[in-house]
Amino acid sequence: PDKSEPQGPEVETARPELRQPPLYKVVLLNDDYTPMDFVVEVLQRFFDKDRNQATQIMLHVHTQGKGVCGTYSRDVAETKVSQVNDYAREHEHPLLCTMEEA
Ligand code: TYC
Repeated sequence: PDKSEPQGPEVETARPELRQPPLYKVVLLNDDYTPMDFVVEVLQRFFDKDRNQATQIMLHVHTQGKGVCGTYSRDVAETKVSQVNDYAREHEHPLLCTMEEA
């Protein structure tokens, strides 16, 4: 039996999709008023960091102005950004979280 596939420009051939969907960095921004302890708690609560990892990231943001909390699919990154910004507002802190294509 002839197992070869039909060939030629008149035949539409299925090709695998090689490109991966883009990833997004979730970024925390520094400000002058949010307590350091609150930022550490946010990093533990929403980004699965332990206390030491969270403290390192918080200090990086505090000294450098911004820092990456993690890299996620678009949907997950959007959810994390909303969760952090909502949580900060609930607690009346100006902390801001945003996302950038990785
Ligand atoms: N700069 C804040 C302070 O001195 C601490 C802080 C760190 C705020 C990280 C926001 O994303 C932030 N209390």
